[in-house]
Amino acid sequence: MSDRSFYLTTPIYYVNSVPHLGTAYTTVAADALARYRRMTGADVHFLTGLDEHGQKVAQAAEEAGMSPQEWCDSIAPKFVEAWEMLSVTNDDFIRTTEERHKRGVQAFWQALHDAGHLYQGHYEGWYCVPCETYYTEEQVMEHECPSCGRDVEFIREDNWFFKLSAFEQQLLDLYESREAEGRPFIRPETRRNEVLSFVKGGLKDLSISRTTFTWGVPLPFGDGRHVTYVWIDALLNYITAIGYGDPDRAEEFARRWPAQYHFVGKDIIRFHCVIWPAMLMAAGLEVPECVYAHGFLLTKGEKMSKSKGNAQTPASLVERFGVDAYRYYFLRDVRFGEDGSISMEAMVQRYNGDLANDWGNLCSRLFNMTEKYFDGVVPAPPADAPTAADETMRAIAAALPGRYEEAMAALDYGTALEAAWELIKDANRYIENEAPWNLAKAEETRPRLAAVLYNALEAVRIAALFCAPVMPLTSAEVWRRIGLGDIHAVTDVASAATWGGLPEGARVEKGEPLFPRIYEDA
Ligand code: ME8
Repeated sequence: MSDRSFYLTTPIYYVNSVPHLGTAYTTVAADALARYRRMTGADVHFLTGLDEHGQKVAQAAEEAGMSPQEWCDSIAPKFVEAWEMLSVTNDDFIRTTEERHKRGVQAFWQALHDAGHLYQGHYEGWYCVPCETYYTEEQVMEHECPSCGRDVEFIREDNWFFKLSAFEQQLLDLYESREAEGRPFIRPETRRNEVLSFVKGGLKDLSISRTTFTWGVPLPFGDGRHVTYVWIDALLNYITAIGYGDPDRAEEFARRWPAQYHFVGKDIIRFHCVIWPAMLMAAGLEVPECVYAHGFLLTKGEKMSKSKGNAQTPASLVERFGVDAYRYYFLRDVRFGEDGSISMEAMVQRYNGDLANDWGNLCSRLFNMTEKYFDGVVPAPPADAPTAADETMRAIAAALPGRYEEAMAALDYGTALEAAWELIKDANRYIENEAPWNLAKAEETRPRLAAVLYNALEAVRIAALFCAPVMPLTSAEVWRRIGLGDIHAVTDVASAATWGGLPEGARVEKGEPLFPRIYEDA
């Protein structure tokens, strides 16, 4: 284990909306990776949080008849609760209205100001409040935001500017050198190409302050009228949360920064892949290892979003399917990095097929048979030479840690789960072919019965390990039911997955079905 921490982040979400399937998607994906990396012994630091400043939030508060802070305080618990409900194990939760953040933002501005990267100017142009984004005359057609289609405002302000244009070549060098080193800064590749052509098209300096409202972090210099442009404020959360600008936390900052991953949706890659690394370079800080931009969840072919009115909250689905099945569906059915259509029908199908039939049934049958034939006690590991079928299952189990690791390094959750499913499917096949119910009929086949149940239970023990990052609750329950300790305490998954780890004599508990079948019209 290296002493560097494995720091990963999600976007900090706007408080103008409550958590929905889209924001939950990024957060659950990051959580599955965080959980897996803890199981490989990494010192994981997983950050999520809220983006609480800006004109949009100020407006939402006003409409609700609250002060901006009251508004933020009323929404924040909804995110905290939603992530708890989804078993998200973030190590920190940052809100940009916290003192630690404001202090860090001001320290950052001072550093950039002192280094000569800022200048005062005049901004005239178009602004989309819902997207909190500036646009040029050419970008806004008919006064519509090119991103969300809503009306843009013409703004005219005295602003401070960041010399973003000066970083064009350094950014191109960054993308290229990382590519050459085989550790791309932007993933997946389609997003990289998009960013590359944007930067090659030429960068304009960026207005980094606003004077027409006050809901933001004040710049520490100038005439006191300027608050930080909300996107810059938000990006800085990734460093302020881990102690940037706080002399008492310098050691922590050095250990955690640069981040291993920023998980974002593809809607916000320019901020993360262009503006953010340029800001860091200007401040003399390292840039993150990787910005990973996933695709959009689509319902009926459209991006699911609050503004389109088709955003669902996770709670209703969790109520129907349970937390683990919720997490499983999105990570198994939507290829991470690409857009993916989601539907209730597909979710029911995955649930009944993969979870109720394959995984849940395997556990139920085995736990029942252990109870029936061995009074619920794990039999001794087989002493006889393994049969061809035993060998096959052991070979699949032995290959699983490597295949899973490879898939997770590529953030290919679907393939990682498929690897675990290969073992689950083989164990099901094994039970069918070995037919323990026949072996139980005669005394002379009892040793083989014991061997078959031991082997299949061992496959279940190992499969649960690799289900745990995505399905933490049922995996822990499987381990508990086969008499083992806390699966979430595992810090060396590869050795925990070594064949033969299931101790003889452990008590097995039948329990209720892990994934009771769902009927379509229920
Ligand atoms: O952009 N499919 O916050 P936000 C997949 N505050 N992911 C989706 C999605 C969908 N249909 N809809 C939303 C902001 N997301 C800023 C971020 S970070 C320094 C500041 C996810 O509340 C996805 O991760 O609008 C997307 O990038 C993010 O929510 C946008 O969240």
